[in-house]
Amino acid sequence: MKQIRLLILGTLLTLNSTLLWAGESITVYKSPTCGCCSAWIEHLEQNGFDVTAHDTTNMNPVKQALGVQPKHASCHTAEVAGYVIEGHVPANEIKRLLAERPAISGLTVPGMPMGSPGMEGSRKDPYQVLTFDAEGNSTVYADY
Ligand SMILES: [Cu+2]
Repeated sequence: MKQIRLLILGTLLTLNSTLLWAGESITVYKSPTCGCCSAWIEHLEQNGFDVTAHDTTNMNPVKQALGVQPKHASCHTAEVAGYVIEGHVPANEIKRLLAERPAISGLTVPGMPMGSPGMEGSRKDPYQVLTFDAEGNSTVYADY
C-alpha cells in the first residue's frame, strides 16, 4: 500500500513538473520569411515552451542590443529568463541552462548547421552549442 502511495505521489510530481514546463515563456525574434526559424519554434513548442514570436526584417539591431557578436550569429534570436538564445539551440540545452543558471549571456549555435533542430534535412553535420558572455568569450556547452 505504501509503495502504491509513493508511486501515485511520484506520478503527480512528474505531471506537475511537466505542467510547469508548459509555462516557460520564450520570446523569438526572426525574419518573416525565415522557414527554419519557424521550424525551430515548432521544436520549442513540442518541448513545452510557450513561444511568442516577433517578425522583423532587420535582425542586426536586435542581435546588437542583446550582445550577440557577428561570430556567434545565426538567423533567429530569442530571450528566455534573462538569457539570450541565438540560432538552432536544442530545447534540451535551454532546459539545462534554466536548471543550471550559469553566469553567462546565453547560448548559441552559430550559423545554421544541417541536422540541428529546425534544420532537419538529408544531411546531419556535427555542431556545437556554445555559451557566450558580454565580452564575446565562449565555451563549449554541448557537442552534437
Ligand atoms: Cu535557421
